[in-house]
Amino acid sequence: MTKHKKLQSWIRECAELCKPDKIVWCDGSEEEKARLEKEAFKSGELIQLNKKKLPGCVYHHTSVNDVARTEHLTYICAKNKRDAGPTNNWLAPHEGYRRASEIFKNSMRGRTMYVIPFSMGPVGSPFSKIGVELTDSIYVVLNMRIMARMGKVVLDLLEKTRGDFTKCLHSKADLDVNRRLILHFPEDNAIWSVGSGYGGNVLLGKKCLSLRIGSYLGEKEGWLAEHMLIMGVEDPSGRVDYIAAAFPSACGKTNLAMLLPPEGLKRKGYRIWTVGDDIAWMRIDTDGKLWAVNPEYGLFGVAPGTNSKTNPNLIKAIEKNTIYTNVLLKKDKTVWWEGGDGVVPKDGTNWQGNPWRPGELDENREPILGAHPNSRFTVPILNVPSVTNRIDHHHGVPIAAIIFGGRRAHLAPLVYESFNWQHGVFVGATMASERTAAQVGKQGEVRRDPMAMLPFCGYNMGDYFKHWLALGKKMTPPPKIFNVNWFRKDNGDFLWPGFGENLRVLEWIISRCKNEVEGVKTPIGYLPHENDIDMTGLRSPREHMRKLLAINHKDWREEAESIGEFFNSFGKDLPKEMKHELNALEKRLR
Ligand code: GTP
Ligand code: SPV
Ligand code: MN
Repeated sequence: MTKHKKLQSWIRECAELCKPDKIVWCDGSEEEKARLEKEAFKSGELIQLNKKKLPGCVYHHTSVNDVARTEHLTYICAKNKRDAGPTNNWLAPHEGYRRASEIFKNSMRGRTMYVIPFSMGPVGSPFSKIGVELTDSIYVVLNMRIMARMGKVVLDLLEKTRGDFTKCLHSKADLDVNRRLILHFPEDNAIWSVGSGYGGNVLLGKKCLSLRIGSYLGEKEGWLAEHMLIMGVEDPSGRVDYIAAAFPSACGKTNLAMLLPPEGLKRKGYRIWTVGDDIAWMRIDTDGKLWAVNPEYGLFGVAPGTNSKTNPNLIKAIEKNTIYTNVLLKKDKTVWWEGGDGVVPKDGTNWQGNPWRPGELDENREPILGAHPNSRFTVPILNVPSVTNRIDHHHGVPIAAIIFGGRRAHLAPLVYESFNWQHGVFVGATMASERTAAQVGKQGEVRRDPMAMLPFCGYNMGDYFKHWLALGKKMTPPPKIFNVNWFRKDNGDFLWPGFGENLRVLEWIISRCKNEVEGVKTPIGYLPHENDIDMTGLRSPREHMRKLLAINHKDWREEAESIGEFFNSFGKDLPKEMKHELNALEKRLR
């Protein structure tokens, strides 16, 4: 057990509710990993992959009804409904506890309750947060080992400092969607997740703590918890500019964070350093600048579309010590997914656990997929060849530019720069993107997703915008804010090649930060001159760039109208600056 009284009594309470057969404390050792894997191989929870081709790798299927985050079952349980805001589902705390308790009750009978002490951020850093997750899933323990610093070192620290921690309770229960709840109690520093075994719902350090609880704490303590990648762009002189970028789920964060400079730009000698691929914690340091750390220690990345052309660094990273979830399992115990490397396998076991052959159709005459569109791999960030050597440094990296971006077939140009911080906050607050497979719901539908935080902001989003505005006033100067769209289409095809080629756009962004290049002033912000994006080596028709940078005033006026409707949902909680920016945009478009 533990000397930490609060931890001790909380675990006792949870055990009384869930009634596990036994309680096991996770120390994070290799011996422990081997023991848990062995047990999971025996029960079938995990399958060991080909030891020669994929050393240290394992395979897991989640339930067929449990393959993405369930936003409609995710709640912020603040005392006042107003504090959850118009974009979150809300339950009163007592009602949340009551409903979830019914499902948690006796849910661990016949199972083991694992205790996982973990640290989001380097262990012992003043900017890190400690959590303890209780779970009845070995899959969760093995994932948390990769995604966060965990085990004995964290428990020792917690006992020594007698510090506070986020109470994270998870049980698979019966994996029934009708008995699934993902609840956050910001005022109690607690998370209760029940009835799911899928990543974002159950790896509680990730979206639940680092973003929903994190954003709530950030507002109280004066910092930002954001759904952002962090990357460094090093030029041949050795200067590294760091960028933080917020794109909604499955819109390209992991890929951008570890891009390989494309052939045509190689002569310029850039190197990319990966700091984080999903979450950034940012605060103002004594120099008045914004500094960011990645609180995670691993990646939980999207498999489909990942191949040696689109993302060679990631392909290298996932060759070893990786957990594969819901991809196609091949006969030779290797894996495959749509848009992956190599020829399409002749057969295998698909994400649903069924025998699979390419070309088979379902009852709607749609092709049956080998891998689920939201199939993923969990991999240590230290496996990524481009990982920064600042990963364990608690100060993190100074941010020169913030980028927002979404998946929009129309409207949004390849890149534009906001006029100033306040306008940049408006650009982030009014982001929209097509829904992807990372969340349950209608795919492709365009929805507003402010700062890519719609599903992750743990408090009233009106207050969140105010917090962004207030922090901007404290920085000297604040980073410049940009918007990008890699996904603009013409006749159904992407106009922009994306992936490594995105460096061409980052190059323009960095030049703007250094005041090295002029922008073209438009009603929505500064755009590049057509020739200011280096297209060397890219055989893309000139008219594509024109289409990528086109601003259709009529469409933008409609966009402004739709932004107005979105803003109305905030009522008096919307900061007046946002309304002011909308009016100014409308005026510029007239
Ligand atoms: P989460 O982990 O859900 O937060 O996603 P993410 O934002 O990290 O997205 P990720 O980089 O995993 O990319 C998601 C999907 O978009 C993958 O199928 C990628 O292949 C694809 N993708 C990424 N970058 C680009 C790009 O620049 N252009 C195009 N066309 N597709 C891209
Ligand atoms: C996302 O959906 O934004 C992810 C995957 O990064 S999950 O951890 O499931 O949230
Ligand atoms: Mn994400």
